[in-house]
Amino acid sequence: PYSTLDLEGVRTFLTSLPAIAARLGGTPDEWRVWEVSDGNLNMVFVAEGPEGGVCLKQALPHVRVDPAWKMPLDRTFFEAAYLRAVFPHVPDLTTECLHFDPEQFILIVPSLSGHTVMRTAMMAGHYHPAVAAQVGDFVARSTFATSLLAEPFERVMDRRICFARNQTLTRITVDLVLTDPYHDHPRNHWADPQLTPIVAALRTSPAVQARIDSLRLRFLCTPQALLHGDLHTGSIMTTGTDTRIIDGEFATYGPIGFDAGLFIGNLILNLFATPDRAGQAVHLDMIQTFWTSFKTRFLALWQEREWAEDRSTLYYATTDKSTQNFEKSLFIQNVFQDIAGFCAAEIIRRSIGYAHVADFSVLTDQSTRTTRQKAALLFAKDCLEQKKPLKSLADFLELLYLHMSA
Ligand code: SR1
Ligand code: MG
Repeated sequence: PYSTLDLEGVRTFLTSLPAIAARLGGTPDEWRVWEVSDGNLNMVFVAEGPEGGVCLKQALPHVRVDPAWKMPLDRTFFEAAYLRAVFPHVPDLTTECLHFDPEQFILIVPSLSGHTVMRTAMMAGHYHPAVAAQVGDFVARSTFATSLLAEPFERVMDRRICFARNQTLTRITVDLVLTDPYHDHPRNHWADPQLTPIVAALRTSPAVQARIDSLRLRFLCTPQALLHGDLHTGSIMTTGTDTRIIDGEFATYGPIGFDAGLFIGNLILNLFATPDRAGQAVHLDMIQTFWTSFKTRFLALWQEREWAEDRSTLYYATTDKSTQNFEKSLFIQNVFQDIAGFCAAEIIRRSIGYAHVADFSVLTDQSTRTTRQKAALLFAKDCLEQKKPLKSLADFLELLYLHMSA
């Protein structure tokens, strides 16, 4: 039966798996095992032996940071399934599922040595622009490969059926990201009373409410590709050159702009928490780099698919180049529209919802912190209202720049 493991339990469990024990090398008493739990939901351990290391993640029957919030255990199953689906397409950008135990709800992946959580690195002022390109590449490759552009509908639908069962975590996203912040809800909180008028403005703006309703619908009813589902900067580990996307337990089919929007939203939160202009300029560059990398790779994969011998899974039948190009640019434009919306929703929920980000804690001066948090929220509000339509990344960056200068 299921039991929550402690350090000795982890050692015993690993000992029972010959392939994992061989990967660690030596004898179990030579292994160093320690806890590295960091996220909101699960227990995470690292074990290192003379030959190598593994990372072991176990689901708890509740939210790790809130034991009163009960939760089924199946999230590690979905993380393992996500890794199995995308790893063949992004082996250099994520970790392989080495083992999944369906009774203990334990997932084992290789440990990452020398890698730092991207949010932690950015909070320390270490920005690695190359990481933005790698994450763009990850989003392009993982989503293209699991979409109808790459695969026959039967395979896509089988996977959709599987991930449609990830309902506990999908419910968290629907509630925490796309619903609660726009209403009075006990899970919402913000310490700074100066944010309260902006929260009120978000809740009384018909344009914000309408956009959030439509984003919620797009999230649930636009199964373009298999999403990571929680692609914030805490789900990315990097050495600056080698980057791995982790924590795919929120995986579900949805709009591609959801993953991309969450990543950009977290870059923007860190941008507003960055004290100096030079640092902020790097963020702007990273947003541009991410988008170019995503778009270039996605369109290249699409083109490759067109040139492939087997055209049976092509998105459209026409061989007319200009029609094809029109279809593609429409598709990419729609992804961009989703990015602008989901990015705004992420900024808002990380500022006034249940799970905040730590980024702003680097600003020790309270009045600076207030000014920057307000600017981030007002940028997000404008993104949702789109009084001036955001048709391109240039429009989006112009709006961002305006709020950076305010
Ligand atoms: C109760 S879980 C809260 C948040 O943590 C995860 O990382 C997701 O972002 C989720 O929304
Ligand atoms: Mg996580």
